[in-house]
Amino acid sequence: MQEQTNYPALDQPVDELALTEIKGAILAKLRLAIGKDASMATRRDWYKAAALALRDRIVHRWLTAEKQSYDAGAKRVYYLSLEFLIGRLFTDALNNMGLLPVFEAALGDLGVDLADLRKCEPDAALGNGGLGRLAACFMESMATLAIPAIGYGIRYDFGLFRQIVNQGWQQEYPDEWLAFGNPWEFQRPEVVYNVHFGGHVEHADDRGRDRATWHPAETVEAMAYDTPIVGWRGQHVNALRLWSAHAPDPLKLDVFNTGDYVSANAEQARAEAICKFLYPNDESAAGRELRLRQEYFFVSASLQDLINRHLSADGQLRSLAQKAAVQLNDTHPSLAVTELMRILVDLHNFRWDEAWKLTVATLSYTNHTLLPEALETWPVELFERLLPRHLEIIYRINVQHLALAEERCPGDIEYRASVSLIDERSGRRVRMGQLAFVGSHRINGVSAMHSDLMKETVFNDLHHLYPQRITNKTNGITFRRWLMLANPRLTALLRETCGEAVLDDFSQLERLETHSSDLEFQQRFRDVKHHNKLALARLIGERNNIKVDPSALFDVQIKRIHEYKRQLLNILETIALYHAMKDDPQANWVPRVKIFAGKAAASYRYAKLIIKLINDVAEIVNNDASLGGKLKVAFLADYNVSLAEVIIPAADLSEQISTAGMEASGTGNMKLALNGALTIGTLDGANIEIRDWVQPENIAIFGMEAGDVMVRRKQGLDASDVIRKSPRLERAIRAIESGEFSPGDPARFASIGHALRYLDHYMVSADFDSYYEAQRGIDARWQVAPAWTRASILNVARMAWFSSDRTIREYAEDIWHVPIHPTASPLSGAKRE
Ligand code: 4GP
Repeated sequence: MQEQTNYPALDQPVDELALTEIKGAILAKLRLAIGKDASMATRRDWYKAAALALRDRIVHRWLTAEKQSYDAGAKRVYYLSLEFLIGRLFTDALNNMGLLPVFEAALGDLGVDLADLRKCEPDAALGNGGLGRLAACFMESMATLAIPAIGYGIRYDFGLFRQIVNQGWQQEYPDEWLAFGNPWEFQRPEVVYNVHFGGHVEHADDRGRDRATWHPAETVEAMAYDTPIVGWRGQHVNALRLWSAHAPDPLKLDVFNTGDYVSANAEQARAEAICKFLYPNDESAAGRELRLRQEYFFVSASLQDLINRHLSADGQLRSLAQKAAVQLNDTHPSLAVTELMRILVDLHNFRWDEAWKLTVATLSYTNHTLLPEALETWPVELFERLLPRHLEIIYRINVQHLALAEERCPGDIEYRASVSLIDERSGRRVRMGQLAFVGSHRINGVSAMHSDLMKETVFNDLHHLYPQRITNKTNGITFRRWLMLANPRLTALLRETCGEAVLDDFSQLERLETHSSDLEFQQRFRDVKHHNKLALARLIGERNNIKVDPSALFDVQIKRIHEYKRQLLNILETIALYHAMKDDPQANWVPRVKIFAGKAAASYRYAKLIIKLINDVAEIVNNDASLGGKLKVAFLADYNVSLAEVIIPAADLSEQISTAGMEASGTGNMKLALNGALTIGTLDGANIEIRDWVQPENIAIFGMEAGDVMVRRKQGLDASDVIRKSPRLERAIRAIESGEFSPGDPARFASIGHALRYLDHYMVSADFDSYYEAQRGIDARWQVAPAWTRASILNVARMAWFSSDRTIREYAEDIWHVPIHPTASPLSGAKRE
């Protein structure tokens, strides 16, 4: 894969002494840790040697930071997340340590290209998408703001699947990210906790009414692996602690000796399944059970660990909430509510009420989606079988919670049913969102609109019961990765224009404003974009064998493939544009490249069909000579953080076109705007706040608003009328249905045509005309280069507020109540006008 080769040299000449030291350190690692000398070393050996030399330097800071926080008795944040979508760490850590130039020079002297080495590092793809990447950005920002924190998750043997597109169809393969070892992590074989499952619960009268004894049937060991996460300028380092699962008895020797080698390993296999894959397919009962085992496994190990740490510092647990803030990233760690209660009541003899106060004061929960199907629920029977004591605790919490509901709305059975932790509508199920809500002192949404909708929709009834709890924390992104490292040329231009201080204080970006109409500056800005587009065009050529014109408008939609994100709307518009171009080939069409990338969940057949449609359309459009190359479509396979780092700096147009009310926030929208792409989008999630910051004239908003969507949905999902009134749309749908793009299998997309016409749940047909018009508006703007460039510059200038440093500051002040290191960079103190 072609990637940019130069990084933002931090301008100071590389110090000779430092250079010699780093060269020596890398060579020493090569010999002593890898066991090779320079003449035999492969690129991967060099990468590992360099990574280990860098890690040594990070570790010194890490241990110092640890000791300081411990000595100061500082409050710590524990960020519990089943997903951390980290990507690569090498240049990220180098950049934050300020060691990029010296390592680049040292490796250069040793005859190795740093940019080349970087590609040897596999992406750590321990996440699906938005919420996992957010966790990774937050880890970096917490370290930057010197907030003592630990990220807790699972060390999956395989990350999110590797996507291969074969004849247009998505296929999934295991992502063997650990195949060549992982130089960043420290295995901690001495940090092991037992996590239990199954069995029964005993209530002995003499032990008081709150306590119980759980006699589990199965035990799994959780072993820690720590990865240091270093903040900007190397000021502070935190740990990401990931758990690996093992059976206490790794091999049944007696069984082995009978010759039954498979059964001898069975327990180990069952235990290790917990940390095999990021997301077991939840189509089967076994897959669902495994998911619940994963959730409890990592929650239990993490809470045992943090309680141990607290006890060794404070000697008692009453002060837990003063010293620990536990953030639940989505509902996946909701069991923390019950596990903390179990630990306090059953193991540490707390009275129920006291334990409950402590639990609520310690925990807080972030919600990332309003999609009802994404709010987890688990069958009561499964719970009873796997976690009998936790189910009891849930029932007891529910009793006190429903009593409160009764007080609030006496006699209102429906209200009680709606807030209950148990959903009784179709089989009895435990509601994990409700559990997290009831057990947390703060619940936050991830954009202003999302937080408002939480209050109005999914959590409406709970909000009435606990009106102080819901708060908003609009997402952010780390600019170190998404600007400095992904776009070194733009970074160099920004440093020159806004001053060096911009690296520490992103509010300085606003200095760009005065240059936004300066034609000479505009040209330089365009040169940067053009350079980035050349790199992407090269990559598209290499990977997809498609030749694209780097001066065309690069129109980008990169995210998970999901109906609500509406890749379908984009490809329908592509088809309509294709038809229009063919009808009038002489018109002054703006050359466009439609770039798609994203993975569909393995079991999500409809999303996989959409990928096939995009690829089938690409096949016809790209090979239609009559267009003169004015329209190209490219689906880039195996989207991940590293690919995003190449696409984003090269984008002219950012597609943020979800059905209004369905995208909680989006963070890709922020990354693209920060890199100068104009957004075409609906009034959804953080698009709204982006519009407020960049101003409406620098963004293209179209389509129904969230309120319109709700009203329309109530009227029905049949879109026949809308389609009848839009000949362009009718023709595009007919083209799909008639096999224009699948001549060998004309019925292939019949289900898509049917859904667009009669079951338009995501309002694709309903928003089509408005979207098509907005796109033609984009064409018109693109043709006036100075105005386009001005808008693009203003997007960059006005994005400072979307730094995850700002978001983390808000969490620290309003939810966690932890101080931010006074000397930590002021960073994006931008205030909304
Ligand atoms: C995502 C949301 O879909 C996205 O809008 C948001 O920006 C992101 O979380 C971070 O808050 N949700 C998920 C998920 O990734 O798995 O629910």
